[in-house]
Amino acid sequence: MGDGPGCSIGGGVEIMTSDATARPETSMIEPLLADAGALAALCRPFMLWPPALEMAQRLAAAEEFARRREAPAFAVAVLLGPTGAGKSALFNALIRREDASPVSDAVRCFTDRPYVAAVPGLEPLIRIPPELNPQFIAADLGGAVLCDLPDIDGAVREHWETARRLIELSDIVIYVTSPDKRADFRVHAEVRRWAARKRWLFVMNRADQIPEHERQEVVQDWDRRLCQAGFSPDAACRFLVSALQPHRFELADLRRAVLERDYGRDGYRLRADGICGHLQHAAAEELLEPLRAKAAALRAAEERSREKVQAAYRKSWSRRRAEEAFRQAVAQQVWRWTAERTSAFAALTAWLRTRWYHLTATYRLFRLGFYRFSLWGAAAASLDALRAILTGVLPLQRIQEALGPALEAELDQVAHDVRRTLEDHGLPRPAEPPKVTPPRKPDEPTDHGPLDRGLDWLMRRLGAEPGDSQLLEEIRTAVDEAAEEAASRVARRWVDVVANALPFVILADASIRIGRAWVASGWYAGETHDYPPLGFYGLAAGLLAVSVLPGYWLIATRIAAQCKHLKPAERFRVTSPAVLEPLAARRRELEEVIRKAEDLRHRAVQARTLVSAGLPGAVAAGEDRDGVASPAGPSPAIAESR
Ligand SMILES: Nc1nc2c(ncn2[C@@H]2O[C@H](COP(=O)(O)OP(=O)(O)OP(=O)(O)O)[C@@H](O)[C@H]2O)c(=O)[nH]1
Ligand SMILES: [Mg+2]
Repeated sequence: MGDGPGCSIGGGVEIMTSDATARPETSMIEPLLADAGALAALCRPFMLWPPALEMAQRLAAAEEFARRREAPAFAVAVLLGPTGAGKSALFNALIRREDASPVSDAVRCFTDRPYVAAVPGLEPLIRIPPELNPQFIAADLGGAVLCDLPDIDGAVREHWETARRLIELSDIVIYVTSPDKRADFRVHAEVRRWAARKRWLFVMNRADQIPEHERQEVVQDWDRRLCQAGFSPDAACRFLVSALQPHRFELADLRRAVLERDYGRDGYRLRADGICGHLQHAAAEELLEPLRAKAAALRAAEERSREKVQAAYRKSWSRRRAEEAFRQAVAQQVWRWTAERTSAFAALTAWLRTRWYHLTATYRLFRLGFYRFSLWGAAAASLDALRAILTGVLPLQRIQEALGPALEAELDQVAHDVRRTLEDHGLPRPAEPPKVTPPRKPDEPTDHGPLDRGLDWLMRRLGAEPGDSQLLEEIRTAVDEAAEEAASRVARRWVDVVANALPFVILADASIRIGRAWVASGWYAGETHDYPPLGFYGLAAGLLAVSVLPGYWLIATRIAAQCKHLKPAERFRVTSPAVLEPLAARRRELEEVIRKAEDLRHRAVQARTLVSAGLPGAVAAGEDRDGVASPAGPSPAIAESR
């Protein structure tokens, strides 16, 4: 029997437990189950949608089914079919026990409880709910458990429920029908319902009642029905039998296929196959399709709201104040870029222009430190330092403020629309991220008084906690893009040359004169020292300072010209506005659900192909349920009736 350590039950069924985790199918299934758990958690916000709820329930059922994989290596096969097809008669014939499950010709929906044939020790392990009132029949079937079920198409609904609960527990479903019931709609609906999750054997009973010349046609017609349910029936999984004449037709083949097997060897693979089937079923196309439609609807709603946001911004950006603030911010940024893209004096003047407050603050602090301390000086230095710190933040804040309260009102309206869309779709709003407050030291007082509160307020006001950080980021991007473009036009090669020409000439002239005067003074030969007067140096420095002004003016005029016609309304694109975030977050989560479900199904199908080689029965082929595949060739028993 099993190839691992185990213990024996009743009539010799070996239980395998300890090596379960070492099996290759286990290592294949574990990650799938972990992903299924993650997918179920992702479904949570969408529980008001029937397809998502159904998916979560199916995933839970898969997990429940998987819990049984550690159970002993036995396989449960059930007989599913319409009333009167001869399930009970077939059950008796398969286990070779007359009247094990009573048969009736006069009463329909006759079987009203499960009849379970198995080795005696397996009873408690099969875990059939006692309220279903199962009747156990001791039969030497090795690791196989065979169940005769009540019908699933009769007038007694309790029979359907009992049958379903047993089918849920099963690994293999033997679909039993008879010639006159082969196209029964209800039975086919039930078969489709379980198609993906189980391994299937198809049995046409009462073969003795089909005239020999019609057998082939009857079976072909049945094959067509099975193809519509997603199967590709062939001689390995389809059997033509007669329960009343067990020695004719293919009853022996059926018994070999399902009962005379070594489930100690195949049990784990069979269970892994079932788990994959459950996962396939949980991520079925019939559930994903409506979810995709929902995702498309959310995307469309998001797009409509984005348009509204875009229009609101366009309107606000067209306001004079906003345009001015934008241009100023761009100009400031262009100066910075220009300092990097020009050289020597041109770069120096541009750099001084952008670092003005840094310099003045440094100068004032220097004075405070080395000369006389004054309150006024300290205040001025602090103000300059603050301005220097906030350079780059303030202009953006100013833009945000300039966009105005009208924008805020329109964005509020969009936020309201977003909330309504979420409500209409039965979606909860995403939880606000919790505000993280840094832990205080125990001895630290909670409030330092009005001065600290004032400073707090000032920092919040001046940008330490900007209102909509996402919007500020968008504004920053727009400013940076515009500045980059403008800077590349401003800092041309020739501008650099022209701006540097005059200062270089002055510098060269002054250097030559100073050099000459120093040489003439013969300082290195110990002669009389006759250096140029101090006034000369001052004049040279003054001239140099003045000579940079034309270059500065040239750059300043070019920057002003570039910024003058900037139209922020045209260039500003809101990519992910914060007001849309609740909707966008749900849409992303839903897309993640769909993507993960598709991936899970794909991997479950692959794993199933690997584990199912050599297992009894057939599985439903993928999603193409309604595609009518070509029927398999006729059963050997049709040609050769025994
Ligand atoms: N001729 C013929 N009759 C059969 C065959 N199998 C079953 N029968 C008869 O069909 C009738 C119904 O058989 P059951 O086994 O009770 O049918 P069932 O599918 O269990 O029906 P329910 O218990 O009502 O769901 C009985 O009279 C059987 O004798 C068969 O292979 N050939
Ligand atoms: Mg019956």
